[in-house]
Amino acid sequence: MKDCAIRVLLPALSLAAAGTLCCGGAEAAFGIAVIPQPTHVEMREGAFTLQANTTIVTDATNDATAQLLATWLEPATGWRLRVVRGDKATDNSIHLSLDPQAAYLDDEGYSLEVTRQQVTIRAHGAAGTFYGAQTLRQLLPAAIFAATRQSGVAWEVPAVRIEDAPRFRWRGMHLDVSRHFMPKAFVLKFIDLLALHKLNRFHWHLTDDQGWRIEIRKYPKLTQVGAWRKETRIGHEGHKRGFDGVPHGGFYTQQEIREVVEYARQRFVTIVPEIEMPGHAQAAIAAYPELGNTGQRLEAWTQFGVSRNIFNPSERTIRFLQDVLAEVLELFPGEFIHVGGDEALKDQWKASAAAQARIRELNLNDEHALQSYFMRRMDEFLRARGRRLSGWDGILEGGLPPGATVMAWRGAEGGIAAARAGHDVVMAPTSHTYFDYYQSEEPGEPLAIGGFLPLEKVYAFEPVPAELTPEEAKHILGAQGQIWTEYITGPGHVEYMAFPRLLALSEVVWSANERKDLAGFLERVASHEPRLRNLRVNFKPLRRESPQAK
Ligand code: TNX
Repeated sequence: MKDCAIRVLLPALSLAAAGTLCCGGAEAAFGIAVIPQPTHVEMREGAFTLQANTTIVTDATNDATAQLLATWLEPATGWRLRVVRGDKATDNSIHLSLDPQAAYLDDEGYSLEVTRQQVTIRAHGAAGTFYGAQTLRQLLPAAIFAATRQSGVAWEVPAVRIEDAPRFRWRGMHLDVSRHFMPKAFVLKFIDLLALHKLNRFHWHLTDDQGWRIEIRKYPKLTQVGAWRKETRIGHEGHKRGFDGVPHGGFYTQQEIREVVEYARQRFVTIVPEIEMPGHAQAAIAAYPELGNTGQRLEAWTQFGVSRNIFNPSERTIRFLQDVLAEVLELFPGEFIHVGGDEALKDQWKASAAAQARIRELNLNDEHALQSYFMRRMDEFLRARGRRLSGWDGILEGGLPPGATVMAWRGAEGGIAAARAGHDVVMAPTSHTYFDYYQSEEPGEPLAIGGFLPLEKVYAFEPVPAELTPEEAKHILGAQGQIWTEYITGPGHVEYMAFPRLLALSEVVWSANERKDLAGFLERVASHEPRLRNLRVNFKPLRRESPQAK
């Protein structure tokens, strides 16, 4: 273990420049293992002990976080701590407050000071206080994460001073609920887990060839028909066992979606809903055949891969999709709306007289330009309503709509091209962020789509491509992990693919680059495992004795 002297806290303004002040090993020695790793940690003598009569003192802005903190601490301690309004830290209290002087912490940073007498969390914005409270949970014994009362635990928090702020403002996780539907209760748990690790975007992949998962009032067949498929493929294409013969499906009502959005909002997670177009559209075309190119009756797809059935580019289809987006906008207040744009095979547009006529009528060069036109129409629609279009890097082909933010999944190139063209970018490359890939080469891993992405590789990810100038690099908003669920059949399996890789991602997007230290990270993960176990998360342990994929 590395030795690390305790240093004097630098003046606040130099926080960003301060970089690494204490090493992971020394913190672990003091019993501190916070993930993601805070920017600055200074250990002190002694500890604060949480008791039944500890109060949470808060101002009005942080009241919701104070209540959440009380809710988090209750099951394991058996104490419902009293939340009181006030602007002074008293003895035996946890004090949450906004500090107008703390602009250097940005909107999401915080300072956390633990003494024998009290815990003080200060931030410039409400998100910061929330993250301070999340850190506080991780400073308590791991038993705090248990769902039932734990007796005989001393609820001690080591005395410490932490100053912390995120590296990136887009810290995301994506989840595909189309290939396999995930129940609302799990989506809420997933959001809790994102927030615990200071991730702030949940990219909810709601539609694809295999199922449409969001109720749209104007077009009820999207879920009546499009949410269900009669069976699904077992194993990879060509697998001898063929299909399972079991119906699959499910969807979220608008009421359920509102609940999820509100739940996420309280945890400072913004949901980015995705409605795929013009490709990955077979389930929608199954519901409304007039949206397709061939007139053929389709069913929600029972296979995986890239379906040839894409939306036709007619005015009617564009209006249909704008109607869908109008309802999406009512449900999701976040700025970014994702419209897919990946893997839109153009065979059907090439073969369709109507699509070809449309290309001529619009005076376009080819099918790529037609897709670009299609996306431009969505971009205009969203911008007129104060939102921003986001799409996979396929939207680069044929020209990017002016307001688009690009999710670069095929590699850094799409991100580099988009950033150079002045567009914002979220990095989501298969090479480092596809958590549907295998995480180990050990026997017994559950069937995955393919690929290999071990924990260490996620940890080594650098979201800002070296090719970019500092000016261009400002367009890299951050990064996110992807969980595509072709072969991930339910919540326990999602958790297994996400953990521990999500922990590495959280450090990539939150922690200061200078503090990167794989050995220290792995130590923290080992300390984090009991927390995950108490949270009933089905993670892959660093050492192989316990849980396996469910
Ligand atoms: C590519 S990433 C896809 C998805 C698949 C995924 C499997 C992207 C934009 N499209 O449709 O589920 O690979 O890894």
